[in-house]
Amino acid sequence: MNSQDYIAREDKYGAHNYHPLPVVLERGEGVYVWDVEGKKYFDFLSAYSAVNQGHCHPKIVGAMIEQAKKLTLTSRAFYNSNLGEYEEYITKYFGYDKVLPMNSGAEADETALKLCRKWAYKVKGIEDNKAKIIVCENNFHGRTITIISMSTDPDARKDYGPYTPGFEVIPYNDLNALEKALQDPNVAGFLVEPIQGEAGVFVPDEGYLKKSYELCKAKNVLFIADEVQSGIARTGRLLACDYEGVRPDILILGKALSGGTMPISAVLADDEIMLTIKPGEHGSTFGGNPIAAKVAIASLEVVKEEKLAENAEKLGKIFRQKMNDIKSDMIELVRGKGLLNAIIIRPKNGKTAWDVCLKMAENGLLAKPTHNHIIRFAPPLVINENQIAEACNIIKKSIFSFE
Ligand code: IF1
Repeated sequence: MNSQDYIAREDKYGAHNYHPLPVVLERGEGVYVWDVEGKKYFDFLSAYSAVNQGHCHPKIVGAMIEQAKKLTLTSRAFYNSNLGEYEEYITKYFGYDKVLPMNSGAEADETALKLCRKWAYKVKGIEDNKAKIIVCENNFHGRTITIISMSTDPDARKDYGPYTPGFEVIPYNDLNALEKALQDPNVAGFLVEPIQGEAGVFVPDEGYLKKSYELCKAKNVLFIADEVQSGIARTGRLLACDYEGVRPDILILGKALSGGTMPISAVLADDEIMLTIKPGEHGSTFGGNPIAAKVAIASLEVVKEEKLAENAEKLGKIFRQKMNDIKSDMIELVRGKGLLNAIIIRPKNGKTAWDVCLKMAENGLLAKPTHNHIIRFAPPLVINENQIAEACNIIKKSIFSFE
């Protein structure tokens, strides 16, 4: 079977809810992936930042295999001997009283929303069913009905109504709008991405997070950070919020919590918030399973042992510098933080970001366009300086091919 055969089979038997680049991958190691024809590529998507530790990291895969041979799942009907170890590890790692383990990022976001509402009724004293949560335009928090109810992206939303009420959407990076929305005493929380990923790696103004946090505190409103994509060293700090010294009241993590080996997500908060949910009021069959516990510990250890945040900060600067040095009118803007970056492409002779991505794939580098004119660049954080230089040459050569 060649790539075309694999693609045709997916097309025939799989739902058409994605439009992938025509590349069929079968193997990965570190910053590289190989397709079924044996062609090698730099992976500059990292499964949307899930593979921060690099593909098939031996320590993470090792932890997974070892545990898989011993015990895989107990459900939370019983205790298991790994969960407590993980809970202690991750809460100390991020500095919170408690963790609530889930699987996908969307589930963790849902968990945070439920926690926020519980806290609103049990602690803040908002009247039943009146709690409101503020979210931002162009947010991306996942695909559930409630999450797409807060979305402003027509593709994510349309024909999925009726929508969950209880949200107010304000512009991102707009402190005045936040201050105004916070006037309503029924506001319980403000859910925000420290950098908007799906919006095309939109970095807010310096001070936005800090000031938002302070505005929330003044109104006894929970500051909830979705660090599913921006967290775990991606932006050059352990958390993107760390740049402004902000400690979210509720912290949402996913993706790289497993180094891209399995769905592991988590919600962290202190007791006043976390203990509002009582036994039977929320949960998940797979959340906190023995494999996930071991895999998440290994994944977080790798981040510290291999200094991935420091590497992301250093190589991110070099990457943006090299991109800005490319003299082409197809490059409208380069933006990002750490190794979460994007280039805004100005179409040329009818050639768009999609064509640039096809050309880069041909030249041995994988990245994905978003919103037609933006390309996201997010390699595994284990990438080194030589590899960054080589990858930048591929990007440059690909863009120049349209001159
Ligand atoms: C898809 C984007 C990235 C996320 C944040 C929660 C979730 C995500 C900040 C949900 C997921 C994804 C999912 C993926 C595309 C992708 C994405 F382009 F849509 F924005 F990464 F850049 N919070 N992001 O970014 O996590 O439930 O998927 O585990 O195809 O939906 P999930």
